[in-house]
Amino acid sequence: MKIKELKLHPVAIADGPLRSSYGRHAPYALRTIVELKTTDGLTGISETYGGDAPLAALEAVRHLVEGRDPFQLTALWKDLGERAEQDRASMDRDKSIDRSQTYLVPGENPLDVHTRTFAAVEVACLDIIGKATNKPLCDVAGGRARSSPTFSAYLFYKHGGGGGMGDDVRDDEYGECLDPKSMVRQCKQMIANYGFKEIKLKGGVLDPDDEIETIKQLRAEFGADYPLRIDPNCAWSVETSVKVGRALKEELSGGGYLEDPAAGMEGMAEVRRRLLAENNETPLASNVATTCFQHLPVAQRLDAVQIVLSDPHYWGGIRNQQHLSKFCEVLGMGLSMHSNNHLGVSMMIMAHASACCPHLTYACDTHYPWQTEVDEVVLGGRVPIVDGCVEITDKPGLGVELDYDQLARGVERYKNLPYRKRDDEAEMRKHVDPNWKRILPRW
Ligand code: GKR
Ligand code: MG
Repeated sequence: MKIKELKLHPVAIADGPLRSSYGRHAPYALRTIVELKTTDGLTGISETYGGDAPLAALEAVRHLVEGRDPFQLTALWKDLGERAEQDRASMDRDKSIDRSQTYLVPGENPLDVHTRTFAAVEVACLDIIGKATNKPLCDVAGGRARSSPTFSAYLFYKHGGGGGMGDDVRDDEYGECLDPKSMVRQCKQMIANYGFKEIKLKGGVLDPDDEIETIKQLRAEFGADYPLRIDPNCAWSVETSVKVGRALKEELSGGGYLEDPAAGMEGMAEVRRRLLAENNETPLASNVATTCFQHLPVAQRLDAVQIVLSDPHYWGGIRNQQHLSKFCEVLGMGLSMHSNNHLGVSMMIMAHASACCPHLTYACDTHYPWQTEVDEVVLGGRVPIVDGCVEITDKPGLGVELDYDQLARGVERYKNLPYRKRDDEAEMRKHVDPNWKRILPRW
């Protein structure tokens, strides 16, 4: 069996005005749906970042993908993924390029381009392998550690609006949320809808005292059975990070964590040192300081990161995710999973990745509650999340197929959009403050 054709479908999906230290989300998030058609009549699918750059990166490897045996993933890595190592080495020599994700919105980091591209193709190949052998993807990737991966309630401060534009606006299910009280309401609603048992708050938006108060109110409402995390995406100085860590020592204990409070490996290490000196063992998690395998020994040596936030979309797919699981286990680091706005195909990629990683012991992040069925491209509608879990069914591969009418609508929305990359700063300048710039640290 050979891959006959690589098909790329750039789509736009409505997204609410969510806030983070990057700025404000635009009315549509961009994704790319990938299809691989084989000579045996099978179709493997996957989903990845959207917009011009990810699309161009996939186009650039078309000649390496078409004609290939989808079972030969090692050779695929050699031809596509391994180039990431070479790029990193050369960028390392160019000190003007920061190796981390600190200053770039996800999906726009040139250092991830090959692992991101490889991942999109690898997942579609694994989907083909699953279909060819009539086995779920996680089972052809070595088997599962769990069949019902858990996800967390991912809370965002947000302005009013549910996303979309003009005649194409979505209902604003969660309403405006810019203070602690409305965040408790958002969380109650999300837990009622999906049954999540762990809670993550995207911070770096309000004054840190208000974000501390938000976490305290969440703890008061949900109790210690719901582990809490807060992630300001490096918006705080070391000083502020320590202050927040101190104020939330009790609330972030028992399965919670403090995620990317300060910028850079050194900043994170300093926060850790100072918290430990106060007898505060709150672990620090990161999807910003640690974004590739080369970062791990450094993070461990400096004790900068105790929990690595994986993401098959940019760590290089499902098998790299498994390597990461092993790496973290050996290095004595924890493992959780990061997300970005996504559709049902990515929901299943994350679920299968989680299922086949024994060391992943936290509920994973997911932006899925922020998208609606109007934008879903999966046949039969949205992937169910019940009791905070996504069930791995007996269906082969990822277990989902594309709804081509829905896909065509997503492509149409994309064509009509004036932008081709995520720019949260531009949205801030348009809607909130004409002079807004991302400043790290802001507090
Ligand atoms: O959606 O604004 C967002 C998030 O800030 C996202 O882009 C981050 O990549 O969820 C992510 C994180 O944990 O940092
Ligand atoms: Mg994060």
